[in-house]
Amino acid sequence: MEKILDFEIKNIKIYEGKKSTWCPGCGDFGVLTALKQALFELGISPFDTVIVSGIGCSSKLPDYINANAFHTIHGRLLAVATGVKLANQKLNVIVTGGDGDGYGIGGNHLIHAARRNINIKYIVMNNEIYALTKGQVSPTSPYGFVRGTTPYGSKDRPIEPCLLSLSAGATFVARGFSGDIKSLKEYIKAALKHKGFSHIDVLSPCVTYNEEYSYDYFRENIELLDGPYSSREEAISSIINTWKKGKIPVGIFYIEESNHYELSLFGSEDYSIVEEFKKQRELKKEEILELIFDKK
Ligand SMILES: Cc1ncc(C[n+]2csc(CCOP(=O)(O)OP(=O)(O)O)c2C)c(N)n1
Ligand code: SF4
Repeated sequence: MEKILDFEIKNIKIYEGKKSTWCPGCGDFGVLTALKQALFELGISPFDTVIVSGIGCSSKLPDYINANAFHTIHGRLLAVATGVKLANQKLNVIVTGGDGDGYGIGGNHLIHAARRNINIKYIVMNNEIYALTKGQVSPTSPYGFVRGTTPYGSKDRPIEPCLLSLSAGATFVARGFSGDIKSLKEYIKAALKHKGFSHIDVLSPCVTYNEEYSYDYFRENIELLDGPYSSREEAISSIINTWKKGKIPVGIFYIEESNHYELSLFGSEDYSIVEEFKKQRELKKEEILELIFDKK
């Protein structure tokens, strides 16, 4: 068993999942490739990895990669991932979803996962719309965006997800672009190595329902920031200044080394509720055997 595992880990194909049903050209392919490469380059076993997702095109990602998976309900992916991580700290917990899922229905969960600093990695494929339900506006769609449900233009002002997680207390915050897999892979690797809540917002074009936010649009408008900044305030003001110039900030904005939630809770990085249950079950088994033995 050991030998097969060692051999397989040397081949990126070990992460190969089911055939995707995404539209050809979907930005989410770039995220999937970057994630597989990051896991492979860090030698992280798919057997120790759990990928949790919500609902949406982007949330289908765990089907397309070989690892343990939990495809949960819309917007509740961070809550489920928190439970998985607290049950077994040894697992490498990655969370993947969309902007509607994570910033709309699940927006409140982002704030609390960030301030808790739970050691999970959250990758949001941000296409600035709800794609699975055919292109309604999402919390990141721009003001005035015209769609079937907003024929006179959206009257909602968009949120800036990285500013949100930064101000909530996230200890790793970055934004990538799915058209630049090389950089995105590096951001994911840095997040996987970071011990704490890591949020990566990824500009991931939907080629079917959002022609305005195309690969070319992002290539022309993104600006790589000189991060990670040494303070949360500096990261926040650099992001704001970049938006003010009419550019979309990308890069690793902020990394802060501080105790993650599980360490504060259990006092150790090794404590596992699952292992504890197993031990207690063994003890119970012993007691039952003793009881049976005494009765004999
Ligand atoms: C509680 C609930 N409300 C609404 C829906 C319908 N629904 C399914 S996916 C989705 C939005 C998906 O958008 P996003 O998270 O941005 O992912 P994308 O499809 O764009 O990748 C919605 C509203 C649902 N499944 N469950
Ligand atoms: S509808 Fe958009 S987000 Fe969904 S698979 Fe197609 S291109 Fe990707």
